[in-house]
Amino acid sequence: MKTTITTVFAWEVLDSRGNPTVACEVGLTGGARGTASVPSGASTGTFEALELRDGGTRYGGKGVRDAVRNVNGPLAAEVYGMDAADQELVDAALQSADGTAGLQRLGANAVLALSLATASAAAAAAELPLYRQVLAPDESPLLPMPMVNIISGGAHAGRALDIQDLLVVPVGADSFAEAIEMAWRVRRGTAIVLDQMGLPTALIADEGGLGPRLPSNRAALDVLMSGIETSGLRPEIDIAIAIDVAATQFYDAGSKRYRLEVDQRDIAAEELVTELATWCAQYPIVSIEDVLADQDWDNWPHAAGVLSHIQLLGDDLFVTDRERLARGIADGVANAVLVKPNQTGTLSAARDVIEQARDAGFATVLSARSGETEDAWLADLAVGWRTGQIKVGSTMRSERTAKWNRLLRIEAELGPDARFAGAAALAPSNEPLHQSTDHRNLVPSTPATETRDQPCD
Ligand code: 2PG
Ligand code: MG
Repeated sequence: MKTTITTVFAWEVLDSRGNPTVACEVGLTGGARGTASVPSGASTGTFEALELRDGGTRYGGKGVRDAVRNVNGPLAAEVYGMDAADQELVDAALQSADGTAGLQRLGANAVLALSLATASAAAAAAELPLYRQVLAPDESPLLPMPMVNIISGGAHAGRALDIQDLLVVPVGADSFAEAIEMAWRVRRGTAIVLDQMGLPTALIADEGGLGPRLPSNRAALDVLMSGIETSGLRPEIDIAIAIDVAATQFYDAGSKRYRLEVDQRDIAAEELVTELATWCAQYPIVSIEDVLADQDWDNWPHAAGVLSHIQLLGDDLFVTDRERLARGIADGVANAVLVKPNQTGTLSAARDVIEQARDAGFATVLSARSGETEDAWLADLAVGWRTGQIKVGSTMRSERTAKWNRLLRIEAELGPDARFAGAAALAPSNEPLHQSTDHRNLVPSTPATETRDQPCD
C-alpha cells in the first residue's frame, strides 16, 4: 500500500503573533508527503481542548517543545504503519493515545498537527487537492460565503472596544471573488472614514482589521456604516454586518454581569441582549456570535428568543464540541456553529460537529484563529466540507490572504463548475448544505437580508 505512514516529523514554528506553534510533516510508503501547521486563539473559550505550552522562560512560557516531543514520540508511535487514507482511524488512534476528553495529556496542538499533516499526505498520494480529498464521494465542492473582519476590538486590538469583531458579509455577491472585492472596498472605505475623523488607520489588529479607539461600541458600528457608504456599496443589499461580541471576554462569572469598559457600563445579560436587539433594528446585522458568555447557559434561551431573526452563532459556547453542541441544539440557544479544528484537536472530530450541526438544521462557519500561519488548509476544508461560510479575518496580512488566495485559486480553477454558497448559507433560513440541493441557484433572487430585515425585538 502506498499510503502507509512511515515518517512523522514535528518542529516548532512561529504564528502570526510571533508565538510558537506546532508544524508537522507526515511521509508515506509511496513517497508522498504532507505538512501542516496549527493556529492559536487569543479569545479562547473556557472549554476548548488543551493547547499545550511549555511554561518557563523560553518564549515567555509559550514554547511548544513538549507538544513537538509528543508528536515525534507517543503520537508518531501510534500511527506508524497506519493507512493515511483512513483519516477516521488515524484520528481515533491519536485520540486514544492521549486518552483524555480535552487532549489534556499530549495537547490538541500536537494532535491537530499530525491529524492535518496526515490528510495532506493522503491528498498528495492520491494526487488530489486537499479539498477533493476531504469531499464526500457523492458531493461536489462549494465555495463559502466569507465573513470579513473590518474593525477589531477585544483581545485582538488591545481592548480598544469591548466588542471583538465587526465584520461584513457581502450578501449581494454572486461569486467568492466578487465577495472578497466587496469586502476590500468596505475595508478601504472604513479606513478613509477613520482618516477623515483624524484617527490613525495604521493601527492594525491581530486579524488585519482596523483597531481604532472609539468613544463607544456603537460608534464602531456607525463608522462601519459610513465605511459601507463610502465604498459605494448598498447596505443590506450588497453588504450586511456580522458581529462577534465574544462576550465571555467581558463576563464576570461571580456577579454574572457584563462589563462594557468602553461604554463604562456594567449590565445584566438581559440588558446586553436588549442592546443588541436595538442594534439589529437599526443596522443591517445578519449574524451575531457569542452574544453571551460560554458559562451563561441560563440566559442563552432568552437571547435566542429575542434574536431569532438573525444568525445566532456559537463559538466559545460550543467550542467545536459534540456534547456542548448537543446541549445547544436541545435548548434551542442558537442556529449556527463556528467550527475551529484546534478547539477539538482532530479533523474527524471537527467534521463530526459539522455533520451534527447540519442534521439539526444549524448553519456552519469554519473559522481561523487570531494567531494563524501561512498554511491555507482551512480554505480547502471549507470547500470540501461544504461549510457554506468561512471566517478568516480581514483582507490583509499574509496569514489571512493565504486563505482567501487559496479560495480564489480554487474558484478560478473550477471555472464554470464553481459553486458559491452565497447569502443563502446563513441561518436562520440557511439552505441544507448536503449535496441533495442544487447549489447553482442558492443565491436568492431577492436579497437575502430582505427576509431577515425584521426588528429583532
Ligand atoms: C473568534 C476567533 C477568531 P480567537 O473569537 O472567533 O476571530 O478569535 O482565535 O482569538 O479565539
Ligand atoms: Mg468568536
